Amino acid sequence: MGWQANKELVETLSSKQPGVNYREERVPNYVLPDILSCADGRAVHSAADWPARRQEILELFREHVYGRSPAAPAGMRFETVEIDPKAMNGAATLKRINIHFSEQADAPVLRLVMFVPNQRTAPAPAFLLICNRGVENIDYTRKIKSDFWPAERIVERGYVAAAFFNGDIDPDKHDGFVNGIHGLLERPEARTPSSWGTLAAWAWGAARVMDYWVTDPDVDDTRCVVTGHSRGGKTALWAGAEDTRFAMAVSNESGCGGAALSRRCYGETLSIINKAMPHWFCSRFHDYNGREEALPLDQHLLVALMAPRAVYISSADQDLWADPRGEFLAAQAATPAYALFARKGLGNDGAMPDLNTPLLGDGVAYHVREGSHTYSLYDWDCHMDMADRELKLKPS
Ligand code: GTR
Repeated sequence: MGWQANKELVETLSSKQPGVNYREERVPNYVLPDILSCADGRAVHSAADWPARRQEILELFREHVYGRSPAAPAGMRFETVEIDPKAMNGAATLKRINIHFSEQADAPVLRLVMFVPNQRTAPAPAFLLICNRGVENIDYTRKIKSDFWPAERIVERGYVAAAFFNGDIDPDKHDGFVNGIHGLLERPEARTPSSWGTLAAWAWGAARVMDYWVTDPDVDDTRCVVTGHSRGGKTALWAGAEDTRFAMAVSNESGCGGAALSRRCYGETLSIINKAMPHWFCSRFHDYNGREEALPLDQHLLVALMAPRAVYISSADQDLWADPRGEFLAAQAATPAYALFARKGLGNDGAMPDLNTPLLGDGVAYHVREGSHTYSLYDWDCHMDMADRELKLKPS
């Protein structure tokens, strides 16, 4: 039968937050937009038809959800700040790279931290964390260690452990888009309902890391994973959608506006998120508050934008706010896009997997683990298991 929300937890949350739906039986009936039907009614039959449909879906997300992002600025430059070949007791080489977008003194700078495994014979595959928690979680001195970014473990498993702090690109507050990268690259008065929000700005930052990685001989740029937790997970999915150089995207408990289906209106909804975080999405997304059925898309299409590349969606059983079932259903509903490439996607029988039982499918993976809203070592290990399979580190 698979995972089901704990009844007591449903009762507790429902009484604490009476305006929020945590009951499966109150999920409205809905119909998801068809992945394989183009706007003009034509059906997508093969992998050859996919690029046009994919572009259409991408444009829908730019127009209605995350907003349109600009290209990298012409003056972008990479500065090597530090290289320490004896980091982590000799297991890794620490590289600190600053990505500059302008020569203006107060312009934002993306401070990329990388630990490259020393034990390797070829360029290494990489995991990039978009860090939405305090910078101490990505401490390059390793005096502070946190499961949110278990850099030693990532290196041990043969991956470059890389991270940047989202606030380097755009502060996580509603400032009218005058600060951060928005302030540098556009005039606030030129903004439209589809101008990029803060999540899109952070995803844009991840793409700039890819711009750097294609120049770095230590990194195998065909095997790079973008990952994030919660708001960082929403961002990682959008980064993987916008930049197909990422071979895999990971969403950890991203919930509303990430992996969870909006039409389910379970846990956090569009009205709630757009009110609390008005800067995250483009302003047109706010038009759908309480009108989810009017959206020309839903989040399964975001997962589908990864096809045929790999994607991992993970949930936590205490985190009903992020709607674990809605996240699973989006992952599963992406299957037709994978089928175009003769991939099975999640490839299950339709039921959710049991608790703590990762479903590593063909291109798409999902798990719901016990515990609360955080990025845990368990999550990281599962994500790396999938990357091992998909990025061909080990024979399957
Ligand atoms: C909450 C928000 C969620 C999630 C979370 C987080 O305030 O409602 O969508 O993103 O923050 O990032 O931890």
